[in-house]
Amino acid sequence: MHFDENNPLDIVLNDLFEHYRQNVADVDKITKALLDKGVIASQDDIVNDHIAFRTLGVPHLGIQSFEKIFLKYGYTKRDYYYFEGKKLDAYWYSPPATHYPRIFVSELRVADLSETAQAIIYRYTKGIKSDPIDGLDLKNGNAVAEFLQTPLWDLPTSEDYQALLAESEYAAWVIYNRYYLNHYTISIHELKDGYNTLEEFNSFLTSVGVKLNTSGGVIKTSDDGLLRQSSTVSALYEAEFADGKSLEIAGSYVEFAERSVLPAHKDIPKDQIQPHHRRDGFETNNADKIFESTYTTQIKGS
Ligand code: OOG
Ligand code: NI
Repeated sequence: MHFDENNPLDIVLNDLFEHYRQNVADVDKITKALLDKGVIASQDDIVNDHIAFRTLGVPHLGIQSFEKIFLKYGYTKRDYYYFEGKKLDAYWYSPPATHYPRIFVSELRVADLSETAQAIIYRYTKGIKSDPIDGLDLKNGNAVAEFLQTPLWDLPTSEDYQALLAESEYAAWVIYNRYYLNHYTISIHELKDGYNTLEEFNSFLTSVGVKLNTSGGVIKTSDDGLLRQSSTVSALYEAEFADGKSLEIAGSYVEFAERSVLPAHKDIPKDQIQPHHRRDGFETNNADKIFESTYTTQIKGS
């Protein structure tokens, strides 16, 4: 990863990635397998297509709060997405320079949940009386990195966690995992021949024992056929709750994206293709299934 220690965005992205890499075993497992096969020479050879975060739609939090960090660092807010069944809103943000990842931020539509689930969420978040991002010095990358690892509300009880899980897997995930990096995404089309289509890459992943999300099929394809995505399924983690109980819960996962060259640029020679010649953005139907990489149905399924 590109890293300038004087640039707050670089500090924040690097810190998020390090915490994520230490927690999600599949990250290093995949990197190591790519190194062993000679596909890459170091982690730096992996192009990160995008990273993703989850938030709660309650006063002073949610997308309108979280996005302030990355807007300040030069990101641009792009398209809106709505997920009716999962009760989520989302936006994606394009980066200030092509060597930075896109960002996908979603938000739980808390007001659309049952009264019971809303009451649980508000019990944890009601103490937040102003936007926590407003109190941060965004020029201080280390302070922002630390903020992103610091709980904004109390650890939930196992009972509250399970009540949320029964109604919204996303709600349960956020109440426990907060602003942890939800996934990073390997740009498959940037890899060498033999690994740069999702079919080839997924068979490599399967051969090294990585379990893939099967919701809507292993490869999720946009309507225009130009954005194809796959993802791992989160491992289960032993998590401690406020009532002293432990439960095995979902954490983060890894995603893989193949962006094809847009029809307008189809005649550009292969060695001259730049990132802006490829399909940009996201796709609601792909994303809807990728969210399930942390859902019990995928984790407990065969
Ligand atoms: C995000 C799921 C959507 C994509 O690339 O469409 C997504 C999440 O699980 O929070 O990552
Ligand atoms: Ni994603």
